Amino acid sequence: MLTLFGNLESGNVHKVQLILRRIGLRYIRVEVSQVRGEPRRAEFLGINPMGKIPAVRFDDGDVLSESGAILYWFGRNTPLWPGDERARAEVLRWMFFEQYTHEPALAVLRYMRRFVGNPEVQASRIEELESKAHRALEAMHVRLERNPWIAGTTCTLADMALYPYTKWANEAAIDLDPYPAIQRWLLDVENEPSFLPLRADGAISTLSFEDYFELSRN
Ligand SMILES: N[C@@H](CCC(=O)N[C@@H](CS)C(=O)NCC(=O)O)C(=O)O
Repeated sequence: MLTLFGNLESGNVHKVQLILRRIGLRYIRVEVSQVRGEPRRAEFLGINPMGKIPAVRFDDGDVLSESGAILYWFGRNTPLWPGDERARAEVLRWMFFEQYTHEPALAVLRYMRRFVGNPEVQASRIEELESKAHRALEAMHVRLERNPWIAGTTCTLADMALYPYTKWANEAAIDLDPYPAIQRWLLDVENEPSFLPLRADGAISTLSFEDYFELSRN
């Protein structure tokens, strides 16, 4: 059975859960916690030498990481990956935007605010991230004022890529009130078939890091 490595506090992991749920593929999940430093532990580096979650392991031992690549792999035969080449380029455009512009601002800001003790000592870094987050949200807002979905007329993999850390803007202390088009779009994504809310576990069973890697708890 397919194995997903990652934890429920990760938006990147949530993207994978969204697509697996959408296509109805059953999987087990291994808890790999960023806060506990588990993505960098030797046992996990044996699975994904990049030291990042999410990663998925197929029955034959093949491993795929990077949320965008995983979205593509499982979504490529669905309407979430359009047939037209220009439409595909548009999906990729917003997926690259998510990885290079959106996630590095919103996800990092959320991580600092939620998981790093006394983040105010990094006030200048926080200010810079806030400004970048608002610029990314403004670009999405303008786009979504004119289009129902981020890549155009239909829901695509790009919407799944952008959903988690946009929805978690509140946990980054970013107010979405100035972006009504984004709020409308969040509801539209939530109304898609087989939608899975943030922090829900879509796996049929979940193993701890220790149990999966058969480590002693002592
Ligand atoms: N580009 C990667 C980013 C993955 C990523 O940054 N994952 C974080 C958790 S959300 C992680 O594993 N961090 C571990 C670390 O940096 O030590 C993707 O989209 O999958």
